[in-house]
Amino acid sequence: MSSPNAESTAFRSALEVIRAVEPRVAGAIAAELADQRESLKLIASENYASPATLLAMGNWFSDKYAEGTVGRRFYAGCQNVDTVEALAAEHARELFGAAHAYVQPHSGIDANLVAFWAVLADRVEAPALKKAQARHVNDLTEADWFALRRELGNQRMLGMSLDAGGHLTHGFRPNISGKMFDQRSYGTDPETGLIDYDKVAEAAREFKPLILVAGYSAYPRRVNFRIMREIADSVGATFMVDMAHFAGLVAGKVLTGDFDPVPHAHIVTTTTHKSLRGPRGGMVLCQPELAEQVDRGCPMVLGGPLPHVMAAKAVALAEARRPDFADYAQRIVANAQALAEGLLRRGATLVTGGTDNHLAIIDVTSYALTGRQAEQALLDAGIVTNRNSVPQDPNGAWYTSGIRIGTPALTTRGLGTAEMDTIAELIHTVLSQTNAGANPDGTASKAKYALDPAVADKVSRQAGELLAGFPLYPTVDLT
Ligand code: DSN
Repeated sequence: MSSPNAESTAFRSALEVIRAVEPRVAGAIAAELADQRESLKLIASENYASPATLLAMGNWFSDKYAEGTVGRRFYAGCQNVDTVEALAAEHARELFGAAHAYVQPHSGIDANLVAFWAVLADRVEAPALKKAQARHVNDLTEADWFALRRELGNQRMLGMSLDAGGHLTHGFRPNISGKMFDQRSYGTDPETGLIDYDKVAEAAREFKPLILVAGYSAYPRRVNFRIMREIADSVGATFMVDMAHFAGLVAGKVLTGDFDPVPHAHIVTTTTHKSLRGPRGGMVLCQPELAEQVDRGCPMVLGGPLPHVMAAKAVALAEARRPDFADYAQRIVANAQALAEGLLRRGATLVTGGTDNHLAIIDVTSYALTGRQAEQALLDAGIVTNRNSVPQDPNGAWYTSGIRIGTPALTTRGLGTAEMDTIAELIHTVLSQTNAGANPDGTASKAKYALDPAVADKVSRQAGELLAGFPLYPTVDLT
């Protein structure tokens, strides 16, 4: 433990130094802390990193180029970067029981691109690719390059559809993943909202993907990765899991056995800043046979690594290996379930009827609202969420019909199940008292809404009173 005043002193001193150069930046940083302290944050993908994690990012590592990997750099003088990258990778391997960890990706999307490239490079049987990998690029003819592009560009990926809860990078057509792969999606059962593994198996048999992707950013249930691996094996696919949203639940041993992706997948990607509570960034874990290709991520796919962020990843991963992180992970799920139950009791409709992870999706069509109207009305009342598609969403990906709520951040702040019931009441109050608006021509608007300002103010005050009992960063006093 650092001394009681160390954190306040560190952040205050940092602001003083910044203020002397550009006071508006120092002001914005301080204002961000004040805003975060005051907002009831239910965004399922956000969290609050520890002071140690935040402080590990503000230093000289930011100045260093370090393309390559530990011990094999394209730049001299990387011995200290090697230390933090090796530490972060070691903590990641130990925490998740992974054979190999690559901690350089700058984000989850970058981690997925590294994974896609590693699988393509490992699996695609193109003689030209083998020559290129063997660094005989100059021996390749124009015909070789043509053949290489044709082979690489015709590979298939099967992932969860965006409206069912999958991520943009799992093959959504407008995303690069949907353009670089011949892609197909699996959805969820229209009645239950749950993944139908028989349907996934059927799609895999028909489509024969090179990569089967599991993982989600808006699916409120556990996924059985053992069954998904069996499906992948039955068609010779590489099984990839994007655990960005639930990495903290895996680290905290809430998701174990069939629900822990690491023993089942060939390759696992994640962010480090969501339920895992680290710095913004990404990571890839993989089986030994993919390690060499994954380690080529930079400079083949990524720009130079961010050593200051890798230092912060090492700190956060060390924190996640402590016993109290398991307790935190359990409380995230208990809180999500309490919030879901509170909403259901008050008459809300939830996709799949509840949750067994860190998030829930409210289908706001039962309040006669679009996701966009609901998101804005909740924001007026001091409740920060994000709109999200529901399966087979009639309002499309912009307006949507859902609100995604998640508990990792409020759980970090210390709120528990009793507070979740209060929050359910606040959400229900806002949604049930918001009315959809109309366009000038009298048609229904998907964006306009009306919420009595007195209701918004009252809920906002109640949310503030609730948060006052759970100060954010109590060890950091900037005054
Ligand atoms: N933006 C993240 C989320 O909110 O789920 C996923 O990339």
